[in-house]
Amino acid sequence: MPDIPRVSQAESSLSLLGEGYSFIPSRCHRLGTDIFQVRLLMQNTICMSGKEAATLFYDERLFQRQHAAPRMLQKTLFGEGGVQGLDDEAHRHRKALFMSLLSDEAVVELVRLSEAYWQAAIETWQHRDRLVLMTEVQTILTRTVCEWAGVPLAEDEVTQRRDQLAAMIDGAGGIGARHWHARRSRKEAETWMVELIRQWRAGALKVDKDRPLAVIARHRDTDGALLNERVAAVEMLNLLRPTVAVARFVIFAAVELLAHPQWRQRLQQEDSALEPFAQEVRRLHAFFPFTAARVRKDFEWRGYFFQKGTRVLLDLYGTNRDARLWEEPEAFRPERFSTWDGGAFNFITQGGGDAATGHRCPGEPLAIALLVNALRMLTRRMSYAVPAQDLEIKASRMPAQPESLLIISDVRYVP
Ligand code: MYR
Repeated sequence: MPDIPRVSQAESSLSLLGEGYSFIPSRCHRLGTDIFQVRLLMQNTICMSGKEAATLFYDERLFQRQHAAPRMLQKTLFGEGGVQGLDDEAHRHRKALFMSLLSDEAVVELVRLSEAYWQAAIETWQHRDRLVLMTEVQTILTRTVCEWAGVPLAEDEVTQRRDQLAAMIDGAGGIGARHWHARRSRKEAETWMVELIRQWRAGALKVDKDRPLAVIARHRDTDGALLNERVAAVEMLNLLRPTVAVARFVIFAAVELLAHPQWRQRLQQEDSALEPFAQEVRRLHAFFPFTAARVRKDFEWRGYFFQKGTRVLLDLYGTNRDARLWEEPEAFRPERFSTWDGGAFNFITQGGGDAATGHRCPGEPLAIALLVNALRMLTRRMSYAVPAQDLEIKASRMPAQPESLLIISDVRYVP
């Protein structure tokens, strides 16, 4: 049996942190392969890219999620005990909770709320010299998701909670101060959520019974018991944090609008152009570089041996830019989405496979809808200027962002 191509015997974690999104694609390219092994986080790790690899990776008979996410991500982004790290019946049961919370009706309501917060924000931006759009959109989304989820948010608390949610995302791929800031923010945010869950369970917090806070607080696990309050807090944050993360897609969309001004007019006039534009932004700007699983049992694929327990990383970013799947993959071409086959394994920004039964993100339709709404706001409800600034998006920075976070000025509300 041939060995899976090996990149180097040396520990490569620092290279991963230094190269970021290009770590897996560049090695695949160099070796002429879509699978290789490397030492990462002191363990032999298999990295895979492309549609076939994605199809394999989402076969739950072969891969599991328990103990798959690196500890640095658990301590910052995901938390412990949440849906991302569950398998089998425990996963199906918890996933059903998220699927029911993130229903089509919920998406409509979240978009309606975000639209109202966008309009109110644009009116206030008119009175400001300049503003950092990423931070402002994070504020809009924090207000939106808290109101929808039944999380009370006093006006003087908005900035603090927004910053905690944003820091968990921002610190996920960081080391040093960025990592420690994210850990602290997760602790504080979990404490906030635990307190709300406790209050709801004690009858001291009145929240409509269909609001996510109430639903999660009374949710029973497969053993029939209420979720441990810490796990309930982690799952609440699994609704709040990824919604705020959509701000990154919005900023990338605004940067693409700057680079392709001909699209601004089309988005102003053609409703049918909004979603393809949003999808192309999501294809090129997947903010998870890869996702992780562990081999559940020994098996063989293409003659290669996968040993039980080995960590496997699936290249999300590179699969979205795979020239075998996408013509001129580096080009920004929203039109490509009019002929996209809707495949479950070729466009995997938020994971592949089926959201209801597998590990694909249940919030993907929401992310698309919030982004489409943001594009409507940016092109139809406001005009603005973009002063000179550093908009470089470095592949080495995880999660990616334009350096300046996009400063805008001279905002005018368009009624
Ligand atoms: C979410 O909040 O779950 C969705 C958005 C998170 C994006 C975070 C990207 C993290 C980059 C991870 C790098 C891992 C390095 C080991």
